[in-house]
Order: sequence, then structure tokens, then C-alpha cells
Amino acid sequence: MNDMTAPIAFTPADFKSDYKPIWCPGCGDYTVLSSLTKALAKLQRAPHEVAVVSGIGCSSRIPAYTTCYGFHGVHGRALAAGTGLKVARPDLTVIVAGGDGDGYSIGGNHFLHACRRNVDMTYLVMDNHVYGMTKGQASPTTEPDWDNKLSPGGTGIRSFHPLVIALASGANFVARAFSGDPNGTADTIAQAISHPGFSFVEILSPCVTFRPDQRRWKELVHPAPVAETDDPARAARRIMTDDGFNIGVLYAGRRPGYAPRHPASATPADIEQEFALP
Ligand SMILES: Cc1ncc(C[n+]2csc(CCOP(=O)(O)OP(=O)(O)O)c2C)c(N)n1
Ligand code: SF4
Repeated sequence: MNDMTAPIAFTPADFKSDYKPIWCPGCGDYTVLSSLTKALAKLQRAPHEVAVVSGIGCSSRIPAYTTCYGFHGVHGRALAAGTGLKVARPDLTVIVAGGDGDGYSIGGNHFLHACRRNVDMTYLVMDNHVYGMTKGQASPTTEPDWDNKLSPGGTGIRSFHPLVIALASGANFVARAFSGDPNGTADTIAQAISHPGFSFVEILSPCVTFRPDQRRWKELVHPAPVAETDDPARAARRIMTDDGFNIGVLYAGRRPGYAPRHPASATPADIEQEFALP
């Protein structure tokens, strides 16, 4: 006989929606989706206690593939929407997700300020060093010498360094993961969600269509040879000098997160009042 008093145990399948992803076969984002659902099952959050917020891009389709609350917004504005949601509904676990173009290019300014504000939420960037959805333009993390027909000979522009920028801007948790390691990525995502404040996880997630060279990433990634630290100067030195393929939690800080002044029961009108000019 079923025990009607036993708590419901969620499995990864409970977080997967009935929509079939339309990513290209072999895209790294498939395993990021399974890592996210595994992480949520590990934490035993109910789907209705979680919101997944995104902008625009192949990777930004992820909210629709979960059973959590979802918000698929406009390009580069996912962090702004996620911040507003978390401040208005602190009871929700807010996960913002998207690509390197969405988060570091058009959304770059929001990235800096989300790290600085340190609102308690998790930001997952599926970084494939390219704009996948719009057919292969260079992104901020593209290597300067990546030769392709849209930027012959490469852009010649130094790559953006998201981890050190997150750290310098005030993110309270900084990690790198690889989509080809779904269990490790699930553990890192679970740790990021559980860590207070703004947690940033850069997930190397190959775009097999426009960057087939990234199939080689599975040979290049390796566990970070150093343990996580809560010392930002130490973490910065390590991150600045690593090869870009160290996988693991690189920084777990102790900076208190932003605490909204209003109670969880506040209405949007109460919150608006907080910002009213005298
Ligand atoms: C305001 C605005 N500018 C440009 C676009 C076109 N656009 C859509 S997705 C995208 C880039 C997506 O790249 P990324 O965020 O890296 O995601 P990926 O597709 O690689 O997962 C761009 C430039 C848009 N939708 N809206
Ligand atoms: S274009 Fe690239 S990022 Fe987009 S679904 Fe295909 S493989 Fe993935």
C-alpha cells in the first residue's frame, strides 16, 4: 500500500517538460539540460518552487524544456528579469540561463551589475564561443584567431574573460563546468544554487554546427588542480593564469547577499513604494 504521508521524491524526469528540444544533434546544451534537472532533483526543490529565466539564443530555449516556471525574455536582459523576480519573490529559486552572446555581449552590462548586486540566484552560461542561433558570428569569448567566413583571419580582438570579470565584479561563487561531464556539472549547479548570493557557472557547451573544432574540448578539459578558495585575490590569480579548461569550483565567497528590505509578503505596489522619490 502507498504511504500517503511520505514526502514526494522528485526525480530528474519530473523537471523535464514534454517539449522536445530542437537543438542540433550533438549540441552541448542537451547535457546541460540533463545536468540542471539532475541538480534540481538532488536538491529536492519542487518544480513550482523554481523559475528558469533566459534571454535569446539556442541555449536560451532551456526554460521551455523544464517543468519549472519559465520566462523566455528578450536578448541580453535575462539577468534584469531574474533579479526583479528574485527580489519580488525571494521564496523562489531563480536560475538565469543563456549563451555567451546573450550574457557577455548585449547583456554584458547586466552581467557586471548582477555580480555587484549579489542577489541570491544562479547564472548558468552555456559558452560555445559563438552566436549559434544567428549562424556563427564571433562572440566576446571567441578566440581572436578563429578563422571563418564571417570574420576571415579572425577578429584579432582579445577574448572576454568571464570568470575573472565575475570575480572582480563581486560574484559570490565562480565555477567552470563542461557539458561533456553531466554528473560533475549537475554537482556544480547544485552547489551554485545552494550557495548564498550570486553564483556564476560558466559551462563550456560545444556548438557542433558552427564550431565543430570544439569536439576537441573533451580532450582539453581537466579537473582544476587546486581546491576552491574564499580568497578573491588567490582565486583571481588562479583564474587569470589558467588555460581556460580547468573544471571545478574556483571561488566560493562569504560576501553577504543583497537582502530586500520588504517582507516576502510585499505586493508589487509595496516594492514600488520603496523606490518612490520623496
Ligand atoms: C536586440 C536583439 N539583437 C540581436 C538579436 C539576434 N540574436 C538572437 S540570438 C543572438 C546571439 C545568440 O548567441 P548566444 O547567446 O551565444 O547563444 P547560442 O545561440 O550560441 O546558444 C543574436 C545576436 C536579437 N534577437 N535581439
Ligand atoms: S547552432 Fe550550435 S548552439 Fe545552436 S543548437 Fe545547433 S549546435 Fe547548439
